[in-house]
Amino acid sequence: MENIIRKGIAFDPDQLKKFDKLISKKGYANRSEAIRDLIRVELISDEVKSPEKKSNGTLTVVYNHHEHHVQHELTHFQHHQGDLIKSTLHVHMDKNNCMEVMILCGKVKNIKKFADKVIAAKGVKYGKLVVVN
Ligand code: NI
Repeated sequence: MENIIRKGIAFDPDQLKKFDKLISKKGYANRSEAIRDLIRVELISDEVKSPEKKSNGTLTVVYNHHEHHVQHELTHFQHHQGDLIKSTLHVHMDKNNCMEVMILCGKVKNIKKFADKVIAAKGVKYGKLVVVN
């Protein structure tokens, strides 16, 4: 990597031990690479705070498909936000659970509004929005 600046960072020893364990589990080659990734994530999440900015994101939701109203509601939301959703992937996780990953493209404020509505829908067990640039 060109143009590298070396800086010393002070760590709490216990914290560093846990961090090293975590990054080794995640497969990072070294500590610097893991820290650079953390910084990158923070910078991106700060940048997307601009609500009018056009951006992309993924919305992952998990729900029990036996609760038919959830699927119905999600489909309803998706039909009303057709311009925001570029693609949807549906995976039947097990006998009960379905996972849907939606690729979203639009203004940050619209992506967040849509994600909040979907995640808050009754019967959605898990929901996570990731906005990228
Ligand atoms: Ni399914």
